[in-house]
Amino acid sequence: MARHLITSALPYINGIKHLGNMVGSMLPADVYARYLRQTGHDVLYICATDEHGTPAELAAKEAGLPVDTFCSEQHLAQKAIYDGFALRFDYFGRSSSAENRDLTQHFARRLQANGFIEERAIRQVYSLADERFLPDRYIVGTCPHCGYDKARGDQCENCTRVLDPTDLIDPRSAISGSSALEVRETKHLFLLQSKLAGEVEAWIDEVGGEWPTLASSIARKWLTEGLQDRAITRDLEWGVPVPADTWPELAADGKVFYVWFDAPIEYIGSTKEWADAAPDGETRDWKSWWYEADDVRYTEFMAKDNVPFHTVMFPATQLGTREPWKKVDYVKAFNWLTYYGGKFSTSQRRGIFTDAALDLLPADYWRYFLIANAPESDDTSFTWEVFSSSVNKDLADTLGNFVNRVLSFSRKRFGDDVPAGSAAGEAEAKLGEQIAGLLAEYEGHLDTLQFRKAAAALRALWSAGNSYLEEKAPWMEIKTDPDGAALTLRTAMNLIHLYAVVSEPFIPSSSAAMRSAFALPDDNRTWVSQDEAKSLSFLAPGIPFTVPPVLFAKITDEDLEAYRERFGGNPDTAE
Ligand code: B3M
Ligand code: ZN
Repeated sequence: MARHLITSALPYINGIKHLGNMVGSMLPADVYARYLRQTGHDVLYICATDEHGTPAELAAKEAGLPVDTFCSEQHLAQKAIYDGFALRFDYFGRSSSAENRDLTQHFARRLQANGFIEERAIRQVYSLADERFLPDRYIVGTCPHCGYDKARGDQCENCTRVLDPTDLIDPRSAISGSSALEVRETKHLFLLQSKLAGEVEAWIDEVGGEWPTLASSIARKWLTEGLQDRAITRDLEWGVPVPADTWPELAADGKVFYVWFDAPIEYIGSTKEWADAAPDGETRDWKSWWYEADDVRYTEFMAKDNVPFHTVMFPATQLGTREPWKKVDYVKAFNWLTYYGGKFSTSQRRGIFTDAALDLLPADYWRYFLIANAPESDDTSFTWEVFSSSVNKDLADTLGNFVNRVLSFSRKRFGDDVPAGSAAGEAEAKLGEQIAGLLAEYEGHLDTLQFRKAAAALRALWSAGNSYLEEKAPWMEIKTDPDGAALTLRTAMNLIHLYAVVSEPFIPSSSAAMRSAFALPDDNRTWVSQDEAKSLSFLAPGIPFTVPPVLFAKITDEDLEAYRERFGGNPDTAE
């Protein structure tokens, strides 16, 4: 059986992320990783903070901190939030690690040895006011392709095209706003992507057919437009230094690698950090996941603007080493989550940030809602109205209420143990068939990484329990056929246990609460087989249970009003 390597795009260190970042990378990756672990696969889920480059330097400057201090603090702050969202990384590293530095320098040396790096004198924008070169995000201006007026020097957020600072129209410094700029000559390393284009294309022909259209179309578009050679070094203080053994002059000049050169390498770097952090007595083999790793299936998660780097630039880097590095097998790309149709924005603090979200409501509410509404085939708009109705309907009414109703009623009438009652009859057989079918559907969607559809199947599983309960109506049944009512409740309790197990990838802490309602001595079931789903008899009569506190509180109209107020989400006033 294949081992599964999973990575999600590395969140930039420059500030707390918003819900849009999370739904397009870490959250679905976590759901998928949890599902695979639960179904018995060997999984390694790796992420890290992306700490280099102009965003980090600019944010540190704004915070008035040395950039390394800023990064250490922000790494911990982001990590704490991801823990709060129950993201279970196998390792959450830092691209500023020694491991990544060594690997990045290794990659560069190999590329050089194979003739894929060239030193070129280039013309770079220099700011007279700031007395420095202005790479990437240090410069803003109008995109020459789409006319967006806040395009950054490295990429236009609006049309996702990759840019060079000198492409911008009406450029100005992002530090001082000054447009007193001049172009000066300086030496940089270039990755000769044009030489690797054919190989990258052949590789995409081989593996890209299986990718979602969003990912493959962006990759193809890049290739048809022609792969340009790209500068992979920068004049910055903070970054992986160019190694002096290979480029003494550039090293002496203080050049560092471009953040998009070292960031994807950090997927490997973070795996090495994971290995280096192994507790005594445990060995972790980072290399077997990445080098000659033919038995590994590698899945990447990211938002659409990151696709070109992952499907073209990083594979080109890997191919150019002429070493057998593991390349991505499946690219799961996402569109944008918008806030009332507008862009979530870190810089403008528009929308809901992950720290504020956790302050407001437990992680499971967000996890469920975000995955159920993941922007898979299109951009999706977050509104408080849709959010609260989905929480109230799906989580509180359909799932939470079912659990509470069944357990409270059974305790009242039959005491603290799972009741016995009659043997399963026709209704139970029909229910079992239905549950098994829905479970298969759910698994199918998770296997193919279709998160919205998976959420719909999960919801259907929850609803099936409600329909069964309505149909059997044990609160009536008990008057004429107490054994029948006991059977109904025992069957419903089996559903609760099944829900606990299979809902775990979406709502891990509520699942744990459901599961711990039953005092099963060694409940080590990790998933539910088709046969178990059909027979719904996992919980034997006599097992003690407790009634957990209400699983999901409803969002009231007053709450809704308060959220709109606080986050500015009133559709009438939203721009
Ligand atoms: N940090 C961009 C982003 O957060 C970047 C991803 C790096 S993945 C190697 O959108
Ligand atoms: Zn543009």
